[in-house]
Amino acid sequence: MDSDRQHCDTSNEYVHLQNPHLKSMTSDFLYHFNLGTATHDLPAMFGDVKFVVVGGSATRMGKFARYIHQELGLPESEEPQDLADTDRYGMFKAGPVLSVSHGMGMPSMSIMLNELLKLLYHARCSNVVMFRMGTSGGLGLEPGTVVISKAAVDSCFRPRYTQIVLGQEISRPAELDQGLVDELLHVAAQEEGLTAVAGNTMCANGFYEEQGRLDGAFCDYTEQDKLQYLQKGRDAGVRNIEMESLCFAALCRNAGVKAGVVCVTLVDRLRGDQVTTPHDTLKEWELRPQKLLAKFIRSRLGMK
Ligand code: R2B
Ligand code: URA
Repeated sequence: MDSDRQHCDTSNEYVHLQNPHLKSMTSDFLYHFNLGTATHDLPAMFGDVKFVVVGGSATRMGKFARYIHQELGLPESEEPQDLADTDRYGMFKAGPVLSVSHGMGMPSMSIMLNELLKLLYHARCSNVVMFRMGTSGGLGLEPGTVVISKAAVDSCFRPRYTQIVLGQEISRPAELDQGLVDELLHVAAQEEGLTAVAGNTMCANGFYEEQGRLDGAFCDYTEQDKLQYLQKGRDAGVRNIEMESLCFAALCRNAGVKAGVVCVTLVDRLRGDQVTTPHDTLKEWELRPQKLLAKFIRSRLGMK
């Protein structure tokens, strides 16, 4: 079954869910957020959301929300609080910006994103732009470089997210909005000390063997095999490797929501596997996607 025929129209203003069963449900409980249509006034809580930023850790997404709160000059009384009353994911709101954690890997991203897209739908949010920001391994890039993804690709460099549904493979396209790529590059060019490039992002189902590392608990291939594989990726336009972009790109696209992926690279995988950069430097690099998105949001809101 190929779901290409399902719509991928990102020009409509509302979130489009592709599930006829939702209409007949009297209420919907978003279990992993502990939020629901019967228990919460979702339009009142979230109806004004225009930007959604997701990233791996709940702590980081809380800090990001507080940073955005400052950047947008929002009142102290509206200091972002964790709105997801579970320890699975963190969810923080700073004015029109919703900051949500997704954990590590596509299964975790997929659970969170199903519920987040439903939340935006129930809240009747319109004209929402979504971003994943995070860390990655680079291919032939100076560590600390920010990659703005043109498309997410799988471990065979195909821009498709494949799921097994009812025992059958379904595959959804994972290209990203090219207008957003250009806009992000434009904003990045104005940020001093930031090097940003556009390229494909390979999304792997693991950190070690699946990313061709030689330093996991298991490895049956040689360094030459590893380099051949990574070079093939680089030749196919891959500039960085992480673990969630494919699911994120494909599901946002399927819901008709414009999406972008912005990740900083922590290591050049053509030169090594271990992430040994000093902690303080890593912390500074991790702020780079945050600064870029803050600038993007401010610019979209007409702030300097
Ligand atoms: C980037 O970093 C994490 C692994 O260290 C993973 O969530 C990802 O995509
Ligand atoms: N995250 C990844 O998934 N891979 C890396 O190499 C670094 C961060």
